[in-house]
Amino acid sequence: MYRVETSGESLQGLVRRMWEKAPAYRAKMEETGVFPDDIKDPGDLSLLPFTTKDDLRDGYPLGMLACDPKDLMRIHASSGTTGKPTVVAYTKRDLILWSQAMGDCLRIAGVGAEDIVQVAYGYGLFTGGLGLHYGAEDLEATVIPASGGFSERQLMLMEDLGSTVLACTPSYGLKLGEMIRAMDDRDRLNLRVGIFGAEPWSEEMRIRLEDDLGITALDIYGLSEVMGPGVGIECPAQSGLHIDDRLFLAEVIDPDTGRQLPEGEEGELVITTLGKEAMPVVRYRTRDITRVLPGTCGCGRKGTRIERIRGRTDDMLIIRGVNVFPSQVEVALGRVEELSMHYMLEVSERGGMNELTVVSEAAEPLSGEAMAQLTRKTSHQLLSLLGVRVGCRLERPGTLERWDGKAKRVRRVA
Ligand code: DLL
Repeated sequence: MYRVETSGESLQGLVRRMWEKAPAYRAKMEETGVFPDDIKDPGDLSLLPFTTKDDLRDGYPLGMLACDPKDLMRIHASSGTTGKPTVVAYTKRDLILWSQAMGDCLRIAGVGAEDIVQVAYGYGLFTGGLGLHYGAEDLEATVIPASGGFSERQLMLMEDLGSTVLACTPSYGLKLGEMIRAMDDRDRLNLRVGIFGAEPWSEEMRIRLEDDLGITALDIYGLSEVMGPGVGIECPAQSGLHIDDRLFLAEVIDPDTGRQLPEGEEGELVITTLGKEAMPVVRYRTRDITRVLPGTCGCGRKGTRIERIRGRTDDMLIIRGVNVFPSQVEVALGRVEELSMHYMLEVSERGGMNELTVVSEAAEPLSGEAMAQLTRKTSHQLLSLLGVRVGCRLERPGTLERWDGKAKRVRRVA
């Protein structure tokens, strides 16, 4: 297979290229009073202005290009909830680089040429399906491009074709896992690894997915603006996500002040891409909350490792002065065995303050009294984990919405 040199691009090289070829970023540099000659080594990264999602939106569709539009080979877009999506573009070299990076991620996850990879991320403008697809092809594994949804068919393919790796969102993994748990003979399946990402998930969800699917569940991270899936992945040691330092410079900053934070401190992840042609990004503010982990992973790899993403700065709820991430709710619910781990967060506003009601579901049918008892137990668990009292409502098994892609867990109610 045709391969490209993985980066080799230095920060100075990137900045010079942005200056010459990306007018939108050059304007930002000029505004900040930073010039290419000011950037002498990676330590000067913090002198450079950030790139934000708004910059990409303002330049819609392709205002942030650093190449001739004739050289583009593919366009993807990130799932904007409102208005226009954020469009991202790739040259031929970018597509190869991405496939290699994704292939390397899968190698780190212990996936190899002998594996049969069922890709149940959506194919289309979303980067999940095609990203995992070409990564698995880079490994020369066998790929089943199932895309998301059609769950009965997913299970049939899994069984008949002997899929060993399932790649999908953790929410969809939970739905498939539920169906698998209900099968009389789970041994007919050959699954051994799950590659779950595109949304935050918790250790508690990992335990559920591993039990239901009979696999090792690994976390994969990425975002369209930076490349797609393949920015970071867990190895089987399951202690943080490895980032390829040849391709991505990762920083963690204080989201309020923009100041770089030291290793170990939690803040917003900021990424600079090395070697990307069409849409390189310098100091892209991901809005994702994590920290750089100190020390070396059990697998021996020495590069940058980040903790699983706790959530997005814009998903954080403030409930009576206390910060609450949906992923913390998931942790609390995961500690109550009698729940299914499907959940919704209903947020209402009263007197200028947010009120939160957590809606979850019993795993098995229960009597009225048992439901009331389980609600009390769940409320207690939520209070002790969130540090603030929130409403709690439990539904009967199978009532809450299941997701084939990214879950939308927060609902504003009147
Ligand atoms: O979600 C790319 C992807 C596809 C990653 C498949 C992993 C697997 P976007 O649609 O642009 O791209 O959404 C990016 O999703 O900024 C995070 O907020 C969130 N996200 C992605 N991976 C994880 C993860 C894809 N492992 C946004 N944990 C990011 C938590 C994640 N959040």
